[in-house]
Amino acid sequence: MTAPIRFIMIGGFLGAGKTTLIAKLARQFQQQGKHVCVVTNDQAAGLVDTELLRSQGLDVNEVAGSCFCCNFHGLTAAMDAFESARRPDVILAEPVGSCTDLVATIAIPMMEQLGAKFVHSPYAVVLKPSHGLKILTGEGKRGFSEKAEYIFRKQLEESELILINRIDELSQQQRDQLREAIESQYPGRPVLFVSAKTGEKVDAVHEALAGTAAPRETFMEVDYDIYAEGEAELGWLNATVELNSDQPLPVDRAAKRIVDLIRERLEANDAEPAHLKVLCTSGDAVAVANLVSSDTPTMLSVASDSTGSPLTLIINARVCLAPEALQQVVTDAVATLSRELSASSSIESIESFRPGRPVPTFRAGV
Ligand SMILES: Nc1nc2c(ncn2[C@@H]2O[C@H](COP(=O)(O)OP(=O)(O)OP(=O)(O)O)[C@@H](O)[C@H]2O)c(=O)[nH]1
Ligand SMILES: [Mg+2]
Repeated sequence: MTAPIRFIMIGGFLGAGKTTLIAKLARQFQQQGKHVCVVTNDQAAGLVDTELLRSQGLDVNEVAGSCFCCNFHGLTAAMDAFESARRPDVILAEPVGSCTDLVATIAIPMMEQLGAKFVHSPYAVVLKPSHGLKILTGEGKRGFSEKAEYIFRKQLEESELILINRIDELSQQQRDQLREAIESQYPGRPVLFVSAKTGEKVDAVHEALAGTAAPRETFMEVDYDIYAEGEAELGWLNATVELNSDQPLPVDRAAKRIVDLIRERLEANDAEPAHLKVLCTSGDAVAVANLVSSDTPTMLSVASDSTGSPLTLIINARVCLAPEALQQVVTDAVATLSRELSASSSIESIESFRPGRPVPTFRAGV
């Protein structure tokens, strides 16, 4: 009999570190000789995550246009498609960071309908300290409305394992605060501290994911009105832009500068970013810059040390701002960047919208 495919879904809020962790976990599975595939997901096409993971040599299929929970068959089709080339041993799936209720809408329906084909790892949720500390302790200017915070909390509530990420940046006091907040608000929940970026403690995560998801008899209650309104407060934008010049253009600097130009404009609008990410490519050169909250620095998470022309910029922004205003911010930032680099720019595609109300294909327990 063929061994089941291990299905690992890594949840967590926008910008929590899911893709970074998935890349590290994939490498660990590959070192064990496993064939690993990844499914990415977004409300629209043109995903930074897909291109980033592919540039790292991973086999990636993307479900674009709606989230996994609202497109269960899109997820299963994306997983089936891997098998025409080579059956995966492990599938890592990254749901949209504003989604919750994934156990009831994905994991359980998969178990019920696809049975022994898959073995499910415990459902792990990555916690983003920049917003997490404020949301869980109720301190400071939190940046999101209560409805968006509801999603953040629900994601933690349904997890079987909470992964507190970015320990490379956390002080002992912040670690203690987070641990205490989780112990009191999600009592008994296993917690691991990890750095998806440096790889510290990723082996412990890998080990924890080697287990099997616990059976669920009861399901988390979710108020879909609050969930839908919380999601709809986030403006979503995916754009692809090309910059051309007769001089070679700096790949890393362009990625970081466009994030900073958008950032300045978001600050002027008092709009909290959930995650702003830009992937800049020229030929084989890839750079990625990210901003995960208004009070953390812009990071160049992938550097290429290259120049080239044309540059292609894939911009994915999830921000607490109306989509029309977000589109204005991004087009204005692109115009400024092309002026600064003495390049011409063309916007190849741009979509901005508020995510629609989640309507799951299946939902266990109802
Ligand atoms: N310092 C630090 N940065 C990290 C860590 N993990 C992720 N990051 C950075 O956080 C940013 C967001 O990481 P991603 O992995 O893209 O987050 P995500 O959860 O996949 O984001 P979405 O797909 O947009 O929801 C990137 O700049 C990463 O380099 C970490 O452990 N430490
Ligand atoms: Mg991601």
